[in-house]
Amino acid sequence: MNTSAEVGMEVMGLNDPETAIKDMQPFMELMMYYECALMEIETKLKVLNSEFNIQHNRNPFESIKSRVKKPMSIIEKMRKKGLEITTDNIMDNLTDIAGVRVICSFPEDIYTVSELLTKQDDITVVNVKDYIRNPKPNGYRSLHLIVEIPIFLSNGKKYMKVEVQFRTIAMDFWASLDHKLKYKKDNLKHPEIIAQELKKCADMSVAMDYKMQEIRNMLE
Ligand code: 0O2
Repeated sequence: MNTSAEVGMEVMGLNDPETAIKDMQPFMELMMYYECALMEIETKLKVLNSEFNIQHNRNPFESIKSRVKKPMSIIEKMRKKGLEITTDNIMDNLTDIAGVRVICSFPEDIYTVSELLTKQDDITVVNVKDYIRNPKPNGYRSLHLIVEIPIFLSNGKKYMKVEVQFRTIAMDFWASLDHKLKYKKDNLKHPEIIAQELKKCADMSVAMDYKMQEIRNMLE
């Protein structure tokens, strides 16, 4: 198995271990910037959760998970795009290196939290893909935002892009099963039948999400 230093060397296209440490510095720094951007977004979300809890006596989201894309996935994606692997190219062309997934109980909360987050004046919305209002043909639903956020370093500020995915618990449950299908498809006899069954689950879970939201609203 590759050590992270070896993977980092591959990312930077380096062969010579002696110069590798020096030359890997920009890549390590870039990854650290993305980590910092994730911390900023996470803090903003946690603040909103606390405030919402005090004002409305409930949490608008259940959990958040964040990750920085693995070096090997960065390499694969850059190769797929036919781009030379440099830190500038990575920053300019990949928007999902830092990713946060926000899991809400109800669809309405997704739009409430995403709006509260994006109206903050240090956040710029770069792109929105609303797969809840426009689900993918396979049944995938989630709200995807690419936002840009400043991080404050000793020598000034840097603007970093973060992908924020909002889903309900049901959408997340469905997506994890669909993810398995994606990776096991080639070894399955009838992947299309499983895909059809999954699509049926997606339709059922939409109905359940909105029915439960309706009940929640009646209770409130
Ligand atoms: P991972 O491992 O989750 O990061 P782009 O990222 O813009 O180059 P694309 O497909 O235009 O590529 O972006 P899009 O549609 O915003 O989707 C990006 C991410 O959404 C995926 O990341 C998945 O996490 C999730 N996603 C999108 N479509 C599906 C789907 O049909 N099923 C499931 N389970 N997840 C989906 P990655 O990079 O594919 O993977």
